[in-house]
Amino acid sequence: MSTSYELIYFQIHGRAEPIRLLLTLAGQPFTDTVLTREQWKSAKATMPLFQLPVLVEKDARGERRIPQSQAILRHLARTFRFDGADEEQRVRADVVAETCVDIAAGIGALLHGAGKGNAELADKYWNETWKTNLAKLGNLLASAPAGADGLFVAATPTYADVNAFQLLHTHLAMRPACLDGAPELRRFHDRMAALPQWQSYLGTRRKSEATVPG
Ligand SMILES: N[C@@H](CCC(=O)N[C@@H](CS)C(=O)NCC(=O)O)C(=O)O
Repeated sequence: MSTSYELIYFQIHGRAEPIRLLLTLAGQPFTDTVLTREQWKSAKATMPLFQLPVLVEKDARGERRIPQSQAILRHLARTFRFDGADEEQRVRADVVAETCVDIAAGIGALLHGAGKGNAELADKYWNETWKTNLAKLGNLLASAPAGADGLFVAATPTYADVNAFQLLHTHLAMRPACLDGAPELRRFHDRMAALPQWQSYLGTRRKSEATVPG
């Protein structure tokens, strides 16, 4: 029996989209289960950490329910070899991925949390925090080995590139000019967006929920 995958999450990109993108990059079919808020009320108690996303992995040994978006991503990255070719690459990939998680937490607060609809906080984000975030991502990209050829870790994408692509995509959805001062990040984004394995998915996926003013 081959392994089957079901990803359970809500009707948004949120923390699940890098997982959807990674499975798609790997050419691995999966069931994309989307719960409504109403369905979530009864499903919540059945999830290992009472939160989503959860990956349900089934094979001849049985079924596993894996919570925590980054643990899911790393598991899939190891399974499908998007984790880096050696320890140096794996460390780089983890550093980039954790940086993306930090940045995503800030933007998540604007989109869904305490900063939702708060124009003052949005201004502060774009005028101050985003500039620092661009510098962090720029440093990471600039310090990639020459052979990485515009990606964060190596010449072929890792799960870190997937995280970074989705993070930039979310920011671009909110503010299309947000990479104007960072041509190397723009080139990275566009290179990832052109991956042949993603063309069908990117053309049909649900739109980003990132629509806060700013
Ligand atoms: N660290 C966890 C955080 C998971 C999380 O905060 N999930 C939210 C959605 S993004 C959730 O399940 N919210 C509904 C709830 O807590 O009832 C991860 O990365 O998966």
